[in-house]
Formats: sequence, structure tokens, C-alpha cells
Amino acid sequence: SWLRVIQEKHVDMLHLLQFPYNGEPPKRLVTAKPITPNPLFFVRNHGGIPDIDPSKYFLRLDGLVKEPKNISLADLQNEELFPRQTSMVTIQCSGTRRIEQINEYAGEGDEMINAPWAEGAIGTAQWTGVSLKKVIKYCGGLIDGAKHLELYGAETYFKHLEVQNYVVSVPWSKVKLNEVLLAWEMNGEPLPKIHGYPLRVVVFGYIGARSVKWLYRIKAIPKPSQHPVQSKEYLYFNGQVGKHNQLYTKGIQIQEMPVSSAIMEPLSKEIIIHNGSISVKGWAYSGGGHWPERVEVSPDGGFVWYEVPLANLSPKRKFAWRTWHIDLPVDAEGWLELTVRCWDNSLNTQPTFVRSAWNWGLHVTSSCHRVKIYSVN
Ligand code: MTE
Ligand code: MO
Repeated sequence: SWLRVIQEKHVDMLHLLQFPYNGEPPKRLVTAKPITPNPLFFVRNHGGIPDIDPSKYFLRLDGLVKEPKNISLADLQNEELFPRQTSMVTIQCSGTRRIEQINEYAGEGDEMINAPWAEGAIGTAQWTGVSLKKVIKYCGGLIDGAKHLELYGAETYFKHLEVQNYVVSVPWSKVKLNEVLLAWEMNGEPLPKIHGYPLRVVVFGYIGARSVKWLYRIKAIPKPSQHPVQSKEYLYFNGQVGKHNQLYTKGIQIQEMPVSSAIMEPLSKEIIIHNGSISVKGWAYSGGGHWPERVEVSPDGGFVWYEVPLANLSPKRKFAWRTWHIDLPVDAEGWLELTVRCWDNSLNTQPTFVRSAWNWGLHVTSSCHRVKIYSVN
């Protein structure tokens, strides 16, 4: 049961939902280390947690592949068949920081989406497995017309009065870059059950929703998946779409996450007694193979910005976040609004306010993160 499984998690995890189980680490622990320890990695589930016997498990490859195959775990892990790959990759849920949209626009959000995430629905791990490109090659490659790979998770859950599996798709153009990994290890340990044991997908630089856990089938198809998680759930709507019209056709399928960042320390409403500077910590991340190049923090809601010294940013990597800290100069006494923004390597930056980008799905809350504190100098 989930009770047994969540005992693998840190005792301080914040349980957002009991079933399906959803949880995130408490703020002070999110960026304690540039690599997230497995017990502190957030968990996003749509249904139950399946029990899979690794000795009976096989991965089915079918649809528009030249030679459909069932591949055992032992074969996937056989280095004579497939080279092994370890990559440091951040997984970020597109719902990260959703609570800010909920707080500003109460009651206006797609009812299908129910986890009120704060800044902890993001984590970074060393993932070990095999590139999906190599597995497709092992199946003789794709038949002409195959453009997407549909990924099936083994658990069942209810949605729209139907029992279904968790199914999404990724484009073959992404797989071809060796940026889609089938992983059985997380930070050098066997994949924890709650994170997809025995095998999960890790799609580099895409939203977490594409990184299917408990993977049991991959089907090559001509168009993006028609399953509801792909076609209805992870959509970015314009401001005129809402509960009153439910125009699912007006959404953009969210794949790459834009640049974003968050302050993890100090906490909101803290009273801070200091001698002219306040220690501020957090994370910065950009999807699609971009990386945070500069992080700036403001003590006054965004008039004056101080750059985080490069030495205080964790190393640059194509598919991982950078954790950061700064001793922020502060003269003023009283209530202050600390704000952060990141510039990625293409000089993309973040919307200024939550209101700049409200959307009915409550996804992609990437506006400048704001924390109010009381300063005593
Ligand atoms: N895979 C399956 N089978 N079922 C799910 O509910 N949730 C997805 C993805 N893979 C999900 C899934 C979503 S929305 C996210 S953000 C990530 O898993 C979270 O991965 P984690 O729980 O390992 O942190
Ligand atoms: Mo997610």
C-alpha cells in the first residue's frame, strides 16, 4: 500500500494528497544539496503504485517499429547489448509553484488538477539507464511515418469515468538526440518503488509529466498521443479559456519548461535581525537544454537587482538546475519583498507577476518568485 511505500520518503515530506499520493519536501530542504537525496525527491502520482516483479517484467516495443519486441530488464541492463548512460537531470512538474496562482485567483482552476504545489515540485538526480534511441535501433528502427513514441505507465486510475493507464508521448526528434533515458537507477540506488521501479523514462528538459514511471510499453505512432494526459491535462491555455467553456482545443501541449527560479530561504513572513545583509538561497532552472546563466535577487520587489556571484551558483549543466545563495545587501527596516529572477543562456527571463501569466490549467508558474520578510537592521 502507499503507506508502506511512502515510508521510503523523508519524515518531513509535506503530503499534499494521500491518494493518489503527492508530496514535496519542506522549503528548507529543497535546495540543501545540488543533488536531491532520493527520500526528499517530490512525488507526483495520478493513481496507485503498482507492484512489479522485476524477474517477470519486460518492456514491450510495438506500433510502427520494424521489429516489435519484448525486452527483459536483464537484457536492457546487459552492457553488451546496450551502452549504459548516467546523466544529471532535473525533473520539474509543470505544476511547480501552482499555489501562487491558486492564492491569487481562488476557485478558478481546472478541477482535474488538484495538487497545490509550492516550490518543491522539482528535484535533480543522477539517472542511470539506456538511451531510448538505442532501444529503438535494437528494434530495427522506425517504419516511415512514425513521428512520436507513446509511453505507457503500468498503474491504473480513474479519470472521466474511465479506468486507464498513464499514457503520454514524446517526439522522435527528441529521442534522436539521446535526451530520453530509460532509467533503473536514481543516484546510484535501484529506482525507488514510488519513483517508478523497475523502469521509468527521464525526458531531459521536458516537464515531469513526460517522464513516465512504471514504464511497460512503448508504441511508435504518427501523431502525439490521443490519451487524455497528453491531449487534455498538460495544456497551456490563454486567459479566455476557463471553467465556463472548457476549450481543451485551445491549449498548447506543454513540453519544455521555460526559465524559472525560487527563493527557498528565508521563509515568507520571517522576522530577520541582521547587520546589513540577509542570506538568501534558492534554485534556478530552464528547460529544453537551456541553463541558468545569471541569477539576480532584489530586496525591494524588483527595482534594484543584485547578481548572485558566480562562485555561489552550483555548476552549469545542460539539463540541471543551479542552486544559489547570496548575502543580499539590505539597509531598510520593516516589511520588504525579496524577489528573484534568472536569465538563461539564451537571455530568456521570467514574467514579472503571477497575473502576467494566469492560465486555467494552473501550469508553468514561472513569474518572479516573491517572499515578504520583516527586516530589523
Ligand atoms: N508516470 C506514471 N506512470 N504515473 C504518473 O502519475 N506522473 C508524472 C510523471 N510520470 C506520473 C508519471 C508527473 S506529472 C511528474 S511531475 C513526474 O512523474 C514526477 O516524477 P516523480 O514522482 O518521480 O518525482
Ligand atoms: Mo507533473
